[in-house]
Parts: sequence; structure tokens; C-alpha cells
Amino acid sequence: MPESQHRLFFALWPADDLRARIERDTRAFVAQAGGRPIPAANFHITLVFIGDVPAAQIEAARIAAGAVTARSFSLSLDMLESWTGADVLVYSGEYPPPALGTLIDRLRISLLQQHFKLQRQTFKPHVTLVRKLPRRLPKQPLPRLEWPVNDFVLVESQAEESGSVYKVIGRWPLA
Ligand code: 2AM
Repeated sequence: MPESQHRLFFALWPADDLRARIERDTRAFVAQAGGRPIPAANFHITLVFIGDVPAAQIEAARIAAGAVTARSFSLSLDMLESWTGADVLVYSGEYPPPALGTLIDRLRISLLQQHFKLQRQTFKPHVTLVRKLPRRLPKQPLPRLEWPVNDFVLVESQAEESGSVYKVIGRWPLA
């Protein structure tokens, strides 16, 4: 029988107050955009997408995360952008702090040491607000959101009829 697969990714996971602010500050644009709005409970910033792996790899992902040391930092989100190709509307950060790049590099290296195969990624921090975006909205500044980042999480994505359900299955503090 084929082994069951688990869809994993590492992410920044907003606290409830930030989640509510993101929803409030973007609501009008999301309503205007059409497409498939992401529920506030699913808002996150992907750090590294792992993809579908067998259950045994979940522990390896945890070991990789546990080996990462990186500093806490503050991240600003400040821009509303439509990305064609992916057809998404995102809340992005124009000037990500170097500490975010360092965290991602260290996490990727640690995952490679645990023999994960990672896809190349060009990274700009963003919270996806809408998928299947039918038309672009003009790029425009949004109220600046200051996100104090003190930890990162491992998430399992489960496909339900109602859409993706994300479950946080590990959390690691930053120094
Ligand atoms: P996003 O970060 O741009 O929203 C779970 O699927 C998360 O991993 C989503 O947030 C998704 O996009 C991100 N992701 C990155 N690469 C992906 C890929 N190849 N397939 C699916 N999701 C991917």
C-alpha cells in the first residue's frame, strides 16, 4: 500500500491580534478583488515549502528546525500586490530585515543536512489574501503592520472539501 503523505511547510504564524488586523486592513481590497479569499485563520508567511513527504520525515523536519539558531526580529508588511502567474493578492513587505533572510538560509541548510530536497525559491515575505485572483489590483501601500517575530512553526496542510486546513505541529523560539 502506498505510504500516506504529509504536506509540510515552515512559516511565521501571526498571533490572533495580528491576524485580526490583517483581516481588517485588507478587507475592502479583498472584497473588491473577487477570487477565493483566504480565511483569517489561515494567514501566514511561508518560510520554506517542503511539500508532500512520508510520516517518517516529520521528525526529520523537527530535528532540522531544532538545530537552527537565529535572532528575533521585527518584520513590516506595507504593500498590497497582485502577482500574476500565481494569481494571488498578497500583503507584502518591501524591505525585509536581513534577519529574516538569515533565518530562512539557516533553516534551508539545516533541512538539506537532513536530506530534504527543496525547490529553489525567490523569497519576498507575504501573506496571501486571495487565490485564483481574476484581475490585478494596482500595487499600493497599506497601513504598515509591525510583526514582532519571536518564533517560527512547522505546519501540516490538510486538504478538506472546504479548502486547506493548516495545523501547527511544531514551534521553535528565536533568541
Ligand atoms: P504562499 O506562501 O505564496 O501563500 C502552503 O501551501 C503554503 O506554501 C502556501 O502559503 C503556499 O504559497 C506556499 N508554497 C510555496 N511553494 C509552494 C508550492 N510549490 N506548492 C504549494 N504551496 C507552496
